[in-house]
Amino acid sequence: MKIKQLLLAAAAVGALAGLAGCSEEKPEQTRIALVVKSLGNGFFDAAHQGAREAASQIGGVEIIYTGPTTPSAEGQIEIVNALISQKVDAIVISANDPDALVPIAKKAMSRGIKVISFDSAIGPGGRQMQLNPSNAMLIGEKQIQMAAAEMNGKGELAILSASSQATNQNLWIGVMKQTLQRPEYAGIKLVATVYGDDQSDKSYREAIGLLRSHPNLKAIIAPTTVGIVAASKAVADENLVGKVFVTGLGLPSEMAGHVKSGAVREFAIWNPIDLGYAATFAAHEFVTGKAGAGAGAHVSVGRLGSVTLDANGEAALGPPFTYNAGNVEKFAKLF
Ligand code: RAM
Repeated sequence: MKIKQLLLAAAAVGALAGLAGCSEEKPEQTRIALVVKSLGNGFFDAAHQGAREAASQIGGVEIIYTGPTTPSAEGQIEIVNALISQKVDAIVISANDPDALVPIAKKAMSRGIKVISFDSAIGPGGRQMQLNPSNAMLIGEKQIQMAAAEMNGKGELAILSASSQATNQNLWIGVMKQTLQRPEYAGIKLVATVYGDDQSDKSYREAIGLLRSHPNLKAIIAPTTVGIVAASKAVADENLVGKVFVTGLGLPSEMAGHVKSGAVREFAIWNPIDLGYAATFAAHEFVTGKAGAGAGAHVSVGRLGSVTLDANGEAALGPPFTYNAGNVEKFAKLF
């Protein structure tokens, strides 16, 4: 009798457990798409690493990492269209054009998909918020300061940018041109601005073109992690190390060798892992309704604290960091 009772009790517990197993359906995953300017760019691979970190910290979040093979707005429009059909919960995008992506982003938002731009902004009508890596003035001025130091304040300077429509690079180039108007930079002449489209081969060809058509060139600023590597390689290949200096924004992991060779003395960047992490975390805050769009709204960015949206629905993380022979090796292990 006793045994029978025990068996019955065990069966009941088993049945309950079974029932619980049935009713407790696996919660649906929140799907956040990280749409980058183009695939194969180490900067965005690092941002992806940060996005995955945010996803695993939050739990129940799936990251879809995608982007066109070359940085075009058309390629991103196609991708966003497909993501709308897939009914993802949020799109976190670094835009190849501030305006061209607004209509498709609006369509996504009208279907309830949250759209956050990060790194390179979509115009205000096409996103819930824009997360800047840092303040644009700081980023622009820093690059002029680094170039001016290498040029001893005088001579010819050129810019090798990413794609011609990139929101972020165009913003920074605007600040650089303004900064060059200051009396302390009167001796510096900006002789050309060219575009390598964040493609290594095109950036390299453009850099070679600059070096050959401007024999008195003293510095190249590449405000792109792809461009700065290509420009450094071009300077080395043309035997111009020590005569032409390269600076701008680069990844320590990709730049350590060029700092060693002397083609680059100093460059800057923010932490791309943190940027991807923060943008993904913010997107999730919008999905869950914890964050609201609009000036003054506070948006949590997880382990990085919180950011406050300005009148344009934008927020920024910390200042860029400078790298040189003294610290590049250490950071090369991180990103
Ligand atoms: C490239 C991309 C990216 C930019 C960095 C500095 O990887 O153009 O948008 O933020 O450089």
